[in-house]
Amino acid sequence: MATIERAEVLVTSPGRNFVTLRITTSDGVTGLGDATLNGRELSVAAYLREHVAPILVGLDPQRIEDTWQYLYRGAYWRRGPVTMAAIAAVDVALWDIKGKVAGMPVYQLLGGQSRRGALAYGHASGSDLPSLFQSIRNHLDEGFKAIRVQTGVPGLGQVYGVATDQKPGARYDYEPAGRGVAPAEEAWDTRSYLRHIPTIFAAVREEFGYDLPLLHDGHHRMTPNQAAILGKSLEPYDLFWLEDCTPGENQEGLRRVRSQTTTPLAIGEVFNTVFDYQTLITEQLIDYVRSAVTHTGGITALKKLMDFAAVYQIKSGFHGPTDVSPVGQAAALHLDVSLPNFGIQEYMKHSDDTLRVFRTGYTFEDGLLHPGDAPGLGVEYDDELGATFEYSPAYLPVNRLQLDGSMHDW
Ligand code: CS2
Ligand code: MG
Repeated sequence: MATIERAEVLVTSPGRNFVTLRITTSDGVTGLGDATLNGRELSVAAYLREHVAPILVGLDPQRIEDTWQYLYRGAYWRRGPVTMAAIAAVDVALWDIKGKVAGMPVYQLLGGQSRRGALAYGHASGSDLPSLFQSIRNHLDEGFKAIRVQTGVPGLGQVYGVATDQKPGARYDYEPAGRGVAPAEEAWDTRSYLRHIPTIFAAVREEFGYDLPLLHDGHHRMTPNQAAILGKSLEPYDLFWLEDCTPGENQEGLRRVRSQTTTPLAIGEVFNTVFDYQTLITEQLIDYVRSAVTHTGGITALKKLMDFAAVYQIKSGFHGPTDVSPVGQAAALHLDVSLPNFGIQEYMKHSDDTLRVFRTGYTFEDGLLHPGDAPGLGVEYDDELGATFEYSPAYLPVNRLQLDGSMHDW
């Protein structure tokens, strides 16, 4: 029987920081798992190096479920983003190994394909309408069939999620603008935002028609009542979803939003376990689960969460920003094509440097992503190149109220 011989933590920064776990078996089979926690990367690297890697050595790499339970229950301290990202990395690396040993892509081990590919949405944004329209056109030219729309708000400066440059492929995602010892600060005003956003969706529908699925991310900035107001005012524009309308940790707060609006709701990119969703799912307060494989304990845990959600007709809409590494994105795609209750997959192409360090096999064609047919996850890591991109701290911005500088959710 092969055993786990080595578990190494690889930190690289090709444009942005990534933490990867590589498990090697005594037969020489390797598996990769993503452990990237944006802005807190080294905490997961230390958790894995100090507390997980040593105890993996000698275990049976085929026992994915048992290893998951061992790391979750055995730690005594449960849940939390650092722990669950570390468990996810081990879990995904073991699925990669199992696929390679079986000679099959991971999606085959999850039950095989349920669809040709995973409908992807891209991120269009603009500080004003002309630049937003241009960005939507660029995304349509790239083949996207569903588009997230974020805009600047009059009277506010830079708003997170809005690119300052509208060249094709332009991105806002702090690559590498967020590098530094402390986060940048942005100013916020919810009333201005609530007034402005419906006018933007009216203009986008007028310009692009009603066929195109449109999404919007509220980045946790509203109270339940404010979210209800926004959801209602967006109803005429037929959104695919309104994302993170409130900080979802107060799950009961979503009852207020749900009872007031039929705009579909998506929540969960900052959640880490099924327990964060319990009320949201059983009371059908959301339509889409936003988790990433990387931040929710891996393929094993997210598949169970989605099976639970399926009972309530709730679908997937997995988090796929560029701070989820190509390994995490590949893991999501294997789930996406196999799940019966798939909804949509977020997709931002990684930088060219990132895709040289992580060589991926997934494809994006005609608006659909596919994980490819290589055994395992289909991602290879270039150690030599990875080592040339040294880690440096980088942070998401923080959000303060324009009125008085109070710290605000985002
Ligand atoms: C965003 C992310 O993709 C999204 O929906 O909310 O850009 C998010 O802010 C980052 O992934 C946080 O690390
Ligand atoms: Mg989001």
